[in-house]
Amino acid sequence: MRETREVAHHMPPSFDAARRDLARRAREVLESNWLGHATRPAAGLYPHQWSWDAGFIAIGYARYDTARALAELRSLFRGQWSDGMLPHIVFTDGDDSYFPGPSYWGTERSPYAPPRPRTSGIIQPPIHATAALRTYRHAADRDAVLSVLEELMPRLAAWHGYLHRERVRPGIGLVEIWHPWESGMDNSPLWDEALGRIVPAGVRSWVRADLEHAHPDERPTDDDYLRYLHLVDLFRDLSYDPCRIRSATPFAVADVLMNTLWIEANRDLATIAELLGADGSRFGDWADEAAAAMNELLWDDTLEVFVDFDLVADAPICTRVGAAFAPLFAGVPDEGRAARMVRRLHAEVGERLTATTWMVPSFDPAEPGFLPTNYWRGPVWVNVNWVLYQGLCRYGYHTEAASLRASLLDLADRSGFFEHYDPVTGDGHGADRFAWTAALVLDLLFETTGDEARTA
Ligand code: 9WN
Repeated sequence: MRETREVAHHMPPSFDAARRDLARRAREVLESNWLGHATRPAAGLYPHQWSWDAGFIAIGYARYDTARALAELRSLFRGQWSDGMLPHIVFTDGDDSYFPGPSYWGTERSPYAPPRPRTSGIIQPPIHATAALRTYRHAADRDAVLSVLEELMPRLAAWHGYLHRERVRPGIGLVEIWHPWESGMDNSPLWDEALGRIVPAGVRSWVRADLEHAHPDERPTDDDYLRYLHLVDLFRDLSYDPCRIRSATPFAVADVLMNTLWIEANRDLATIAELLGADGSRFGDWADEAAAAMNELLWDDTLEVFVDFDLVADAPICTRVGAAFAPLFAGVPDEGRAARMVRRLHAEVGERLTATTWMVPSFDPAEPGFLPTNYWRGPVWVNVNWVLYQGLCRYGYHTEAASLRASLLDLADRSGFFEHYDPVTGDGHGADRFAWTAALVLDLLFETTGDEARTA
């Protein structure tokens, strides 16, 4: 297909020197993480391709390099299993520096896993159809993208088919996760109770590799890892058979962010099918089914946000996390609920953080366990805020959206492209030169909305 990299130099005329510089730095981060076939999230800590990272990264590439965005998605789908499962890590051959690596996962036990590339045996949120559609929409040559979408469509359909067949419990209507890593928000306080019930036993010998690259205070604890690995061992012993895992897993949660992205991805996949002249109505039905279930089961009328549901304990998880606002992204709440969520957002975010910082932290700063620099237990993550930004735009909250966008751009400009940020000081933590932060900052740079749209 036509090379579109030249678009990199064609910023909108409204871009001033500062924004051009920020865009240039963001592109450099992506370029430095490009492995030749896919983009790693960051050097050292994350040397392979991750599933939802690839989606967010493609969304950034889509703004200036269509071919690269499509290459990112195609590369990820090389790791797809024959039952449609899209694994959360696709390993780069010959790099054993990440733990748990291919030999720990032992996915050759599953009849569905491809022999090459090696992969993990669990999933991450399905942002891929959304990334594919955005790539099409931003492309200079949309017809050229259509031919790649033609190739991706059966793979995306198989992925969604796997999720609907294996992960949506009849009578519930929501996708469920079986491991905290599947949420992408690994050590979020959301999982504390569910993980606390697990008594880790017989975990194989293990040595963490992450602590060679990151400070222990910014990572999950050894105790967390023991539980993560206990679950991996269980799934491996069950040969990664979804049917057996479903009845044996001690961890099963209907997560708000996962289901939000699932709903939007289904709508986007239905649109892609339509563009290709195919029937995608089942994806629209799956979106409607999950949206209705979220409103029914996950809405908390006291907290005025959506909350997760623990399917093993049969109880809601009323932990206050930033991702609780995500359903605006997929148009889940009606106008009334959306207004209550935004009022709550003002109360929780607007008044607590510093005047220049209008973003959601991963965990409510008023909660006793809030840790401003520990991973998913407090820091600001750009992807969750990007999702919220899109949601605010969708419902017409342009002032809030503009504040959020300005805060995110300012954060990256001042502190660089980190994995996450201290919500109070704005300092970056975790991995530096983190790919999805750069990609989503690029996407936001190219957006004009709210205040800017009005004055443009
Ligand atoms: C485990 C790659 C991934 C992200 C996750 C983030 C972190 C992995 C880890 O890094 O998880 O999958 O080793 O900690 O929590 O969201 O996809 O960036």
